[in-house]
Amino acid sequence: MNVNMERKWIVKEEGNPAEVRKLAQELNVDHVLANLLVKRGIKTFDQAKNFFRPDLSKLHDPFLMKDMDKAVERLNKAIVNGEHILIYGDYDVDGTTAVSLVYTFLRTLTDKLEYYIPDRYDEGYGISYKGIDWAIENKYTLVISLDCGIKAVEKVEYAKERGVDFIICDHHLPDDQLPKAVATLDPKREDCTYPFDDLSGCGVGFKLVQGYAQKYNIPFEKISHLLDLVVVSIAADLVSVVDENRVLAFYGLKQINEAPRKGLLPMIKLSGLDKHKISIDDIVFKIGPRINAAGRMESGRTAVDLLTCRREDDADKIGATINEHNNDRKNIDREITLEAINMVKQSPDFDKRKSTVVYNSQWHKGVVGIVASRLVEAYYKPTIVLTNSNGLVNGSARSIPGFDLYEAIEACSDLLVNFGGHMYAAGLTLKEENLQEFSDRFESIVAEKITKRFLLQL
Ligand SMILES: [Mn+2]
Repeated sequence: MNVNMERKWIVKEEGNPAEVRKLAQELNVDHVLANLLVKRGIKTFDQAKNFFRPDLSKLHDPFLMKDMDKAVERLNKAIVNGEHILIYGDYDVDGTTAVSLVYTFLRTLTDKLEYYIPDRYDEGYGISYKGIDWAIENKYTLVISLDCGIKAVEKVEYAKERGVDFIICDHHLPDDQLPKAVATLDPKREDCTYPFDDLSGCGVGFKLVQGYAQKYNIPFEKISHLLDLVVVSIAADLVSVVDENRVLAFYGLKQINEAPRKGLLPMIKLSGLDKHKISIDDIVFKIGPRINAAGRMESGRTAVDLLTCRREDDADKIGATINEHNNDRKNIDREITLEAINMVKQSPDFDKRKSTVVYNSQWHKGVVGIVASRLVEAYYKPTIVLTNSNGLVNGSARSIPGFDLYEAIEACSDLLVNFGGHMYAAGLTLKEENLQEFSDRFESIVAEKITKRFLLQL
């Protein structure tokens, strides 16, 4: 599959020589090391100390986050009044770890608690009307959404009209209009002055728990065990490991290595990892994909079942199922990747095209994202892999560094039923009759916008 694989190295500029010299002196370290630090924004002794010795006291006050006071108060009211609380999250690793974290904490305070993970294929990403209707039918009056919800303006309104309140914990970029939730925690809100905005969705969930604990005098030692889930989300969501994330990741790794929750044990075992020596890379490449596999082949609910499991033998059973899914997935994705590559090679204008768009109605919808990533590796072009599900064409898109894929898809929005995502990864749904026109327009937008600096000199 190695088709002219070349990579372009982007070397960060050297640090400011005066700053490098000063830091090297202050720390009594070599210029090479000082230079690496300066390039990461570390310029003083104190900043270096925080970098090398992450300290829990450096976690930011959760109440610096806009709406934290309202969130904590509403949550407490629900607990005190015995309201039914629904924890709602996405099916990916960030979403399922976030749900598991908040669930693990809240079940010590109330038993009127349930979690809901939307079906990836039936309901798609984020909050769904189906989920809200389920909450209404089952008498839930408070929904805590994790890793999603910031764009669900109409859905939150719909819920509110029917007596269901929302606390949103998200880390995605909001639109101009915010949902009318009781509280909307999102460090990327324009009016939120929280000092760090690159938390994972699970990280925002942790801040809610931390805020609650702080207000109601629950000692930090009672919640620090939850950090094992936060580090999994940080690694899997690829948020930057600086500032508060560095502290959370450091103590999360410590937790995983010293006393991992029961649900992580089978993942560690099945990944063949050395207990007590687990690194961020092990999470990115081994544990994360296994958790994801559950959401891809079955339901994200299985992942939460596992991560919140209290008994080791139950955990082993669920873990084995998830692992089987992961192996199935690997075989399927290999097969489909080969088919897709053949398809690309046979297309007459293959050399000239600046994008890759492939469609086969028979492909498994659970692996199109991975196949798209493999095609990006093979051809280094913005790529869309599509299949058919419930009579509609849908699939995943992946980009190359520097190219805004989301923008290109958005420019075709009149041809789409639905789409969502960000600069490098997106999902989309369209009617089959619009496929050719979409594919042509996407190609022409990519061809127009992509500049040489994104592409390789093949
Ligand atoms: Mn996320």
